[in-house]
Amino acid sequence: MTLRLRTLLTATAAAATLLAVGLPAAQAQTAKYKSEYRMSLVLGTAFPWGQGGQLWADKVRERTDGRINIKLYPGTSLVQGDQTREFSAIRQGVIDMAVGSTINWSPQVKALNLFSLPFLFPDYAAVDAVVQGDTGKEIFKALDKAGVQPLAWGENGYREISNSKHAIVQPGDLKGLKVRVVGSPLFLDTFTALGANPTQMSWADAQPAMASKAVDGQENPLAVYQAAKLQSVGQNHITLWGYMNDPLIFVVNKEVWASWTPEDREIVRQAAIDAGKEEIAIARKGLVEEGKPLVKELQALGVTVTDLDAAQRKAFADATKSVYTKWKPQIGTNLVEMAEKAIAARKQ
Ligand code: X2X
Repeated sequence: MTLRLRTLLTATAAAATLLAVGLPAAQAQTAKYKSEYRMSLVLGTAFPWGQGGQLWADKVRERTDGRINIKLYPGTSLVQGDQTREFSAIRQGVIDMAVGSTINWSPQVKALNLFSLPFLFPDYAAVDAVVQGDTGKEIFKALDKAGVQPLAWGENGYREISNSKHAIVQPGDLKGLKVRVVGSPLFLDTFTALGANPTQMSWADAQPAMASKAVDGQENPLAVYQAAKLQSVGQNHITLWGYMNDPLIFVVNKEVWASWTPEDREIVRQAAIDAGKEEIAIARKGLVEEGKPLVKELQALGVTVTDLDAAQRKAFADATKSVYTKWKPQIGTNLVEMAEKAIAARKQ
């Protein structure tokens, strides 16, 4: 190689280096960014859940000046509505990000069954003490280990039972009722312990099953009942038993997460935290105000709402104690005790 050529090559390489260094980091990285990221959700924007996803997507788009564009895929459509397969699809990259329920992911992440332990959470302060405290951090570690990047908490809500037959006041009232539950083994145990006849099916299949009376009942938060208009499929009796609270978790696929600049990761994380806070307020609307206005709205539709007192609620807790005891070691005795302690120490 002639000296001239070598000098020229060196100069060219130096110029190229300069160019790369001189480029704003974000611009240099966007080459690796996808034009669109796919967010999976079970429930769409008619529900608090979907609104939480929309809030997250909007904040990310604004705060990254459009570098990260997210499209919502409600109805778990990226896994053909099979919500218990959602977690594996996020891990594998079929789904880029999600706002998902602990119930749907509990078959893959044992720790998430914590929230399905019957009658663990006496009130919202108990939920907050667990998810926003050290227990929540432990659960995020479990999610990280299971292969996704967890970012923030949201809430589907306290799951209340409804049915088309009669008011449920005591455990015996559930006897023989065919109740649709999500595909999680703990739910089968709980409803079997109560003498009901639980049937697993996806949310997509649940609504036609209620309409055709293939099932008698279901359990979901009142905000879901209202937005899905379950009174119109014959679910005329609701019992407020607050047997479990179903948090939502904002997560991102790990490869996608690693492909973003540290600045953009921080933006996405903060946007998830902000959206999660707003979503939790939306999910609790009408239930935390004096007189529970949402309950009044449902009653005005002709729905019977039975609000259990402490003694009546205890009868259901007693009837499902064996499920709690059986699942505690499966979930992890340490984790469950951490949650129990946080609940006992909560500020009310
Ligand atoms: O399927 C349900 O009941 C729902 C919508 O609440 C969940 O995805 C857990």
